Amino acid sequence: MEYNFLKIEHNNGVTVLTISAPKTLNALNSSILKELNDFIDNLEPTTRVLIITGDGEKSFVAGADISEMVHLNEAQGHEFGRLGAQVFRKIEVLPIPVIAAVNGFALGGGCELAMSCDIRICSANAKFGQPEVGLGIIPGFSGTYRLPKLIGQGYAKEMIYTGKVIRSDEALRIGLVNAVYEPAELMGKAMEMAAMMLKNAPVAIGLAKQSINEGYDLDADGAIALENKLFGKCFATADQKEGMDAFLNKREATFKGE
Ligand code: CO8
Repeated sequence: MEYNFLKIEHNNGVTVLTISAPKTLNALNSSILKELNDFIDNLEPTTRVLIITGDGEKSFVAGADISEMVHLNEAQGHEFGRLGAQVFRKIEVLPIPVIAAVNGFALGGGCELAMSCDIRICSANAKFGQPEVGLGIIPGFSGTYRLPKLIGQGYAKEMIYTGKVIRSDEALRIGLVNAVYEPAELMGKAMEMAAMMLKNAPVAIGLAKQSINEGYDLDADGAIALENKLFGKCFATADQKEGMDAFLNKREATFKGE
């Protein structure tokens, strides 16, 4: 598929995906969502860390495209929401780490996209919010599910009912982002984090992600049993042998992802 709204760069196991619709501050229309869906389905197989960002210095993603949504009826609204939610879920369950480098506005669907990533870091000028109720809708790309999980129900409800937009320092305070950087530093910091991940065993990272994601929605016994099963699986990998042999022989490990 040819992409009109996505810019993609691959570099030594790190793929950087830039969403690019500058005229609408990278707002997500259905064409972009379809491109994203195709991109995830056909992710370059050498990708070990995915970084998602937005084009320009002002916006990550300013939400779903309001000019497209204005005319939707109930069935079409349902379908548009389903498409976005499906793509974001695919991002969430990718077996590799996904970092959102939030370089400006992350509103509505933009905040929801960032929340489908494993980790969010942002620039000092970033702004987050779920302003949907001001438009007569609710967050429709799984924001009502992920925001309370990330920051707790009380503040999530305040954000969603008031539609208030919060700054990067507040996003850091409530745990919506892990770190805030000067705009010029953001991508470098994302690459640094990716580089640290690249040194580790890829299958183990994927299994840790699965254990965290799936375990979160289970009760304690279920989550611990799941971790135990996945922990056992690590011992069937060449990377476990390599990692432990390297430690014992005081050398650096070379992981093959097997
Ligand atoms: N959709 C469409 N166009 C947009 C959007 C958007 N979300 N955001 C910005 N734009 C456009 C503006 O209309 C403007 O276009 P034009 O130049 O033709 O007038 C251009 O981008 C630049 O924007 P502004 O002039 O408004 O720039 P400002 O710096 O003054 O303001 C803001 C920036 C604060 C980001 C402002 O543009 C804004 O408030 N945008 C809307 C933010 C918003 O409400 N986002 C949530 C949308 S709803 C959503 O995401 C729901 C997700 C779930 C959907 C489920 C479907 C069923």
